Parts: sequence; structure tokens; C-alpha cells
Amino acid sequence: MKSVIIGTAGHIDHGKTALVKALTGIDADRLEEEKRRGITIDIGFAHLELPAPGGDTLRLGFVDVPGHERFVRNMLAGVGGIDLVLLVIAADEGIKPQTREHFDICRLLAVRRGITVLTKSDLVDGETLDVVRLEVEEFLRGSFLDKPSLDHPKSPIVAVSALTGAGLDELKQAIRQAADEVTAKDSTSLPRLPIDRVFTMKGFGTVVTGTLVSGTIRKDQELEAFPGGRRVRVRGVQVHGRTADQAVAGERTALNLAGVATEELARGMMLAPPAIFHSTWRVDVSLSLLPSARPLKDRARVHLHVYTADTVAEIVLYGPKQLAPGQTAFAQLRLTDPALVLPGDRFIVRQLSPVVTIGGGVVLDASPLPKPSKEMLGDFLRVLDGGDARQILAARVARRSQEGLSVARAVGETGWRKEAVERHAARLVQEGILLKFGDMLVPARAVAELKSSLAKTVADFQQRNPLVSGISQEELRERVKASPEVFAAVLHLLVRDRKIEVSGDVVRLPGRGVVLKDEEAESKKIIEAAFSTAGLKVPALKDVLAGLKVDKARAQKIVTLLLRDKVLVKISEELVFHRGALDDLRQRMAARKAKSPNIDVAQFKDMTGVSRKYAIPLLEYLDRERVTRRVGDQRVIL
Ligand SMILES: Nc1nc2c(ncn2[C@@H]2O[C@H](COP(=O)(O)OP(=O)(O)OP(=O)(O)O)[C@@H](O)[C@H]2O)c(=O)[nH]1
Ligand SMILES: [Mg+2]
Repeated sequence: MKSVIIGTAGHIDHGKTALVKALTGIDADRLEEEKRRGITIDIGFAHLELPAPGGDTLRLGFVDVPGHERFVRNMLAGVGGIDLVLLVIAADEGIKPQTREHFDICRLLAVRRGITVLTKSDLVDGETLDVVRLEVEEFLRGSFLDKPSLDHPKSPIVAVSALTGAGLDELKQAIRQAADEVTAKDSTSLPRLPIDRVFTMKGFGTVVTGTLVSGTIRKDQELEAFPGGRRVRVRGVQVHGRTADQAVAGERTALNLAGVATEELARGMMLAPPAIFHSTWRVDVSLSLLPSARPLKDRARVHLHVYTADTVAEIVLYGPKQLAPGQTAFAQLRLTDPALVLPGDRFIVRQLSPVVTIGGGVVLDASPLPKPSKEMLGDFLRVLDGGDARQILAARVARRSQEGLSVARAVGETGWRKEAVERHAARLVQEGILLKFGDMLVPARAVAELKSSLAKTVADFQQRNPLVSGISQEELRERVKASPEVFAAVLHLLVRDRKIEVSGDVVRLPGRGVVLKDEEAESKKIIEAAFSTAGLKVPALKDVLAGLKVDKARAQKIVTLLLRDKVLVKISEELVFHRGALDDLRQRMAARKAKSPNIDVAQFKDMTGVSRKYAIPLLEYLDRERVTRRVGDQRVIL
């Protein structure tokens, strides 16, 4: 069974509701006020099953829209999910303003198929009908209602009378044909239900309705309501008024929801699977201005309509600062209220005052980067606009560069199923365009750049800090600006290729743990021996260094190494001791404590045999080390 949504369109009073009733037996005008005034105010619904030409069943859902110019806003809430339009033109009136506006809207929304219906044929004679037909043919020329595609026969124009029933069979025939030919909405993709009605049903609680524009929704499924992120559970599903286990894309759907009050939901919100998508305030689009519109200035504010949602948006033009009538350009829409939109969604923009439709287009990116460079953005949007899925995924990963794009995020950005993302990713990996580390997709070029910048950063660091064993992982990651996942993966690749070594937290070039040359090794021994044999009566460091074969810088490096390894200990700016001598001193202090708990400077000098110049810094060192504590002129040995 194929499900197709058919929308009406056309000027007020041209017979849309009467036509839907003549076809389905259902009066789509459900409001008391509509019945009283004899006009449609809000969208209404009806359904019909017809046998498809091939014998299958076509399940047709009708969305009947109001023609009144004041209710175009409601019309827009209904037209978003339609597959097929019935453009209704009364034979006794011909083309009127909302005939044009609704037709413009259908074109901007890229409705691909439709049938033009000349209603009220009983009110005109044959000649008048022929004249109207000619006028209408002229009006439709070159549009999807003339010929949907080059290799397709002309779309029909059918004259009917809802009053006498004339032409209805011919129209049903045309509907069967067209509905059979339209591409069915994808019921395997992620479900999205733009809400068009919310109400309470006695004994059920909250019920929402909408045209399921993609995917399948099952009983007991959990969904998220956007914007706001409210989680709800589907307690029951109805399709075309009948209880069902599931609703599939292309069906008029009613859901009984648990976990949410009626007041928390409204027309314009969207139901989708939980924890995948985000509402957005900024959307990059391809925007077309109608030939009948006035030129559009950069930063113009407009009414924006996407599916059932509407809000005010500011248009930031990416190209020239003004868009001419009939032109198409890339732009960013900055929404007043957030909404869940996805690439491929169609939208309509209307002027703030007077409120008329001026243009529309298609969403390219609902997760724009904060400050992309102009050239990069242009290239990116061109790929999104014209590229195939594989190219689009490659571009989305490429713009994230070393940050990478996780499969989960790619799903949220594109609205594609995880399997689809993974399938395209696998091909791109095979082609060497992307690399995949766990769930993370990274452009191969960015990985190559990251590899070399990482190795170079480590090398630079080691050159500048020869005596430090390497750079810490966190510091390195901050310097190369990669996401933790990508950084870890690339680090791993470099280790595998023996381009770097990792020990604990430290990253270094291989074999560059600090290695000393022979002369340096010899000098190191000399220094160590000089201090070791001196005990506490240490020589001045500069005198020791002066006696070495190596130059000053290298000598300094050796000292730094000895200090780092705690062979030598610096206790003041001038004084350096061998660690053995200091350990020995501690022991002697401990031994003295057994005899007397106190010691003064003179006694210390006697005990150690050092001059005052050494005694004071040594005692201060012992204080710091908590071997002694100064009390007046004395030290208490701890
Ligand atoms: N004689 C005749 N009258 C018709 C026909 N179709 C509709 N009407 C009448 O035209 C009037 C308007 O019809 P509707 O079906 O309400 O028109 P509509 O296009 O739905 O109007 P809106 O929803 O307000 O835009 C009603 O009084 C209908 O009875 C027809 O085929 N023949
Ligand atoms: Mg009506």
C-alpha cells in the first residue's frame, strides 16, 4: 500500500472544500465558524482509498487549505508535507490572487506533481470553459503543472462540478495515475512529524496530528518534541481515523502521547526520535526571490514558514547585499524562535508588511559553523546544494578538519540514518578521502597535516627544552588543536610508525630521551665527583664548570640534568651540594638529637666544620626540609 498526501490550493470560494467532499464524502471544514461563514479558516483533512493502476491500494490523505488571503499562514501549515497538489480554479472566475500565491508557494516548496481542476464547470458554458482553459494553460506554462519533467506527458487540466458530479471520474482517474507516479516518502528514514493540531481527547489525554513527512512511528516509541526537548511516549497511533500499530511516511497521523500536557505542545513543533537532533536558530539556505517581489535587502526581516512552524527571521545574504527579483542566492536565516529543521527542508518567506509571499527555498545546513571564511563557506554550500550524498558527507567532515565529525553528529546534521552515514563513510574511507577512528570521521588530509604538525611540535619543543624528557600529551593536544579522539588516534599512528614515543604522559621523538655525548658524559662525572668528594665544603659551581672541556652552555645543561635527577641539590643561588653530603648531614643531625635537641649556629659550624657563609644557608635548608625548626637563635632538631 502506498500513502500519498494530496493538498488543495487556490483562491477563496473556488470550491476546494466542496471538491474534497465530492471525492471523499468528508467535509474538511470542521470548525463551527467555518460552517457558519461558509469559508475555510484552518486546514482540514479527509481520506480516500483508490485502487492503484497496478492493482495495489493507494491510501490518499487530503489536506484542504483555506483560500482567504488572511489565512495563507494556515495554508502554509498544511502544504508543507504534500506530495501532490490539486490546484483549484473556479471556471466562472478564472485566475485570482491566491491562485497565483498558492501556485508560487507550491513551486517554491518544490511540489513535483499536481492536477489542475477547473471547478464549478456547471456554472459556465462550453465556450467560457475553453477560454478559461486557455488562460490557465498559459498561466501554467513551463511549470510542474504543465509538464512535471521533460519525458513526462502534460499534467491534466480537469473540469469538474462538485454539484453535478461531472468530471469527477476523470479526476479520480488522473489522481490514481499521478499518485501512483509520485515518489513515495521514505518510510525507512528517521521519523519526523510536524505537529499541525494538538487537542485533548476524553479518556486519552493529549493527541497530536500531522503529516508524517519521513520514517515510521510505532506504538510505544519514545519521541522528542522540538523545540524544548520534551520526551514523550506514543501511547497510541491512528492513521486516517483508524487505530494502527504504526504510521508510515506519507500518512495523516494522529498520536496519543503520554508524558506531556496539551499546553506543552503546539502547532509548529516537530516530533522526532530522541537524542539525535537539535533545534537551531541559524540555518544556511538557498533562497529564491519571486519575480513579483521587491528587491530584498541584506538583513531584511521576514516571516519564515517551515512545515507547520512559523517565526520571524532575519536574512543575512552571503553574496551581494541585495537580492534581485527572480534571483537565487545563498543566505543565512536567523530565527527568532528555534526550530528543528534539516537539510532538504523547504521553506517559504513572506514580507512583514504587507504580508505577501516573496520567496522561499531549501535548507542546506542547519548546523552552520560560527565564523567560517567566505570562500570556504561558498564552496561548502555549493556542495550541499548540488552534490550527492557521498560528496556532502565528505564536505561536512572536511569543514570540521582536525576536530573530526562523529557518525552520531553526522546523523544529526544530515538527518540520514546511521547506516546510510556509515555506508557513505566506508566508501570515502576506501577512497582514501576520510579516515575513521572509532566513531570519528576525519579528513585524510587533516590527519596528514596533524601527523606532521604533531611531530614538528614535539621536535620544536624538544629543541627548545633539551633537558625536559618530552611534551605532555595535554599541552601537545592544545597546541595542535585536535579533538581528544582524533589526537589519540593520530598519536597512536605516529607511535606505530615510530615517528614519536610516548611514555606515560610524555611525548617525545624516538631515541631523544636525553642522551649525552662522550665529552658531556665525562664532564658529568667530573662535576659529580667534585661535589661528592667535597662533602659540605663545596666548591663554587662556576669554578668546577670552568675546569671542564665542554663549553659553558653544555656544562650548564649537564648541571641542569644533575639537578633534575636530584644528584645535586641547590640550596641557595650560589650553593650546590651533592645529595650524598646532604643525606649524611641529616644523619648527623639525627644522631645529635639523641644527645641534645637543640643546636645553634656556632655548634653547627663546629659539628660540620663549615664556615658561617655555608652554615646559615644549610640551616635554612634544614628548616625548609623540616629537619630543624628555628626558635630564636637556636634550632630545635625535629
Ligand atoms: N455550482 C457550483 N457551486 C460550487 C461548486 N463547488 C463549490 N461550489 C460552491 O462554492 C462555494 C464555495 O465552495 P467551497 O468549497 O467552500 O470553496 P473553497 O475553495 O473551499 O473556499 P475557501 O476554503 O474559503 O477558500 C460554496 O457555496 C459551494 O457550494 C461547483 O462545482 N458548482
Ligand atoms: Mg474551503
